Amino acid sequence: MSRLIVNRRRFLLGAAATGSGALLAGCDQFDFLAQRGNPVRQAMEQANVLTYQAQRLLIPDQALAREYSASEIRQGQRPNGSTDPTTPEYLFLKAQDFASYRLTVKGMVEREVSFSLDELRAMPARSQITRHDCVEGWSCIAKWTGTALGPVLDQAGVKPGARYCVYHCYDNIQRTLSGDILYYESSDLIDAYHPQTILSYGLNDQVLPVSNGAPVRLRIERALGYKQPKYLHTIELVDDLAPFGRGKGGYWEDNGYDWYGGI
Ligand SMILES: Nc1nc2c(c(=O)[nH]1)N[C@H]1C(S)=C(S)[C@@H](COP(=O)(O)O)O[C@H]1N2
Ligand SMILES: [Mo]
Repeated sequence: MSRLIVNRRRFLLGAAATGSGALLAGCDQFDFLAQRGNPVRQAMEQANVLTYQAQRLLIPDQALAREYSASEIRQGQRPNGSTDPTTPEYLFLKAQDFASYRLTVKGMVEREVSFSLDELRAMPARSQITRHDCVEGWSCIAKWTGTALGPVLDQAGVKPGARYCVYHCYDNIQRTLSGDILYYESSDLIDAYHPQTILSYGLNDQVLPVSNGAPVRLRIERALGYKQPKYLHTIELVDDLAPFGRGKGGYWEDNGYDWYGGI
């Protein structure tokens, strides 16, 4: 496992060393990767397929991400990406302290279900102190509290053909001439049912703040920062990621990032 990860890191370092990958350092700085013919992007895409298949083979499905002790929390979770969404739907919810928020599970399920914040908080809670790694090159250790995603999916009843969860968010990460682009992410069902994958509503023993994704954000602890969708409102079970965004499984994936995003 470590050898493969080293190989990927070495690949990224190699790209940086040629100069063409210098912009890889910033979450919001490499639009050039969106160009399909870009050689860095093509090489990354090929490396990504290999990384996903190799990691899925070599890492046990339920292997846990490392957890830390409270004394290792050195600072607050650094807010990144969207930190104060301005879509009308979100502003409406925020104004009444998320009283009418509902998390919906839909798509390839036996029954569409939705839960209020109080209903989510009443489900069995789990806290975990983990390290968040952003591809921009910073990390934060923080305590996340929430309820496991797996049992929530079970309440909807995932249909046999479903392969992925698509996570829909409230924030418009980008405004374009043809309209707002909303943040979204996706995972396979192995990560969705992983015991540390939680719908998080608490951060460092406080209510999850707006800047870190209030009222609910997902934690997929074996994945990089961009795979931790904030401002989550709908989870859609699907068998194909192609219909969403530009078809790569997430906002940052549509701009050239690895879909699996494993650490
Ligand atoms: N909805 C949404 N989720 C998001 C983002 C975002 O901009 N919007 N940014 C991602 C990135 S790149 C990182 S590093 C983390 C930042 O989470 P934090 O603000 O709690 O540190 O959220 C991820 N999830
Ligand atoms: Mo990030």
